[in-house]
Amino acid sequence: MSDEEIKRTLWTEITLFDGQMTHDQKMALLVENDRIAMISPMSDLTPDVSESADEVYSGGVITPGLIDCHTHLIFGGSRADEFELRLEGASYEEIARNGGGILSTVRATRAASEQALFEAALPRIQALINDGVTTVEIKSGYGLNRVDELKMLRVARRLGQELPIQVVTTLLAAHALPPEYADNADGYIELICNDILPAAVTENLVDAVDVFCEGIGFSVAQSERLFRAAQAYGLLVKSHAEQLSNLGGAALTAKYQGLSADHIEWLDEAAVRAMAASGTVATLLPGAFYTLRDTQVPPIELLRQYQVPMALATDGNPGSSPIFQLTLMLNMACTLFRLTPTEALQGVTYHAAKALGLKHQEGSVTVGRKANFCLWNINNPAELAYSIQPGRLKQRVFQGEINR
Ligand code: DI6
Ligand code: FE
Repeated sequence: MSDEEIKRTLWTEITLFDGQMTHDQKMALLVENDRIAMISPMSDLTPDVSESADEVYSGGVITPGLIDCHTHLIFGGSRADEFELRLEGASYEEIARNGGGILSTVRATRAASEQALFEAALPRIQALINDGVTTVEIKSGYGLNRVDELKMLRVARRLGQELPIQVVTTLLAAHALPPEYADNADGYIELICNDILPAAVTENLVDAVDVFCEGIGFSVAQSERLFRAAQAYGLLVKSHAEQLSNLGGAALTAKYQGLSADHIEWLDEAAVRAMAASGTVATLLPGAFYTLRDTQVPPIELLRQYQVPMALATDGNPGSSPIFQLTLMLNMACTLFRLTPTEALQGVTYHAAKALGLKHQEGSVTVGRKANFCLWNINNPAELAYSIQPGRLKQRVFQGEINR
């Protein structure tokens, strides 16, 4: 490419949180087309770099583009009625056992067309985009049969094609037992392994495989069968584990070198050790903890002690976390789980990328990488976690394009 075709944009006098740490001097960052071309302290910035830039911006805080590594943002219907039932005293598990909960969303999702699901998901994903998210993981799990699971995953792929955001898909067919398989969980696991998963792979709709390993979900043995099938297709696995009880899903996930074990309120020390050994990320979901008025705090101190990377996500879904604002999770993780603001920021950038198997592509402001980052109208990165205040995102840069 000749020099004239290169578009150069320069950010100066910035405070840079690069995904792991905040640099202690004012920095400059140069983007050439869609890549980060240079990062340097202001004191090293030479006049020729400044003069070569087509556009120059000054001031603010830059972070990597945020990564929401756990969402269920495609679904039909609403569960506002269950919210009211819970306020009257019903528990999340009771509602699920009575055919509500996930299964009520399954009915609405099966009834919705692909187009209707796409349109329903748009405001949710747009809310994440407006909050600085540049990569989002989206799970299936409200279809629970081949046709409707694939329908959800196609909508997820389409969102990534039509909007300025990278979408990573996860097959969560093992989210709940569909009515057709009531009392036959083993049969449903077989259907996933022999039918739903192969079909999703053939259509290139699945980047990873997830399971709800729980009393109201699937057992460790059933989860293991699913993980084996996923591995046979070369897919990485992850889990909803230890959310409502200590069943052993996280240790199983570690045994299969899983990307992440998510929720993990009831995680024990042996499982923390196993996750540390396998490099499995601990994904914290304070939105679900908050919504369900949970009191069992994940074992943060143990995770620190064994240096298990902690990611942080919205779990955006119609039941246990109807929240589509990742910056709010920064505050909740600090207030409810006692993370430091730096840990929380690492959780939505550097560690979230690892949880998606993207640690070499995303989650860090690094020379040579795609220019996916955010410019915030604040003085110090910790302010993002400190106050709950929409409207601070000044620019969102996705693949070098400033689309805000
Ligand atoms: N755990 C969760 O937090 C979501 N799924 C899961 O297995 C909740 C999904 C829902 O309630 O619709
Ligand atoms: Fe979830």
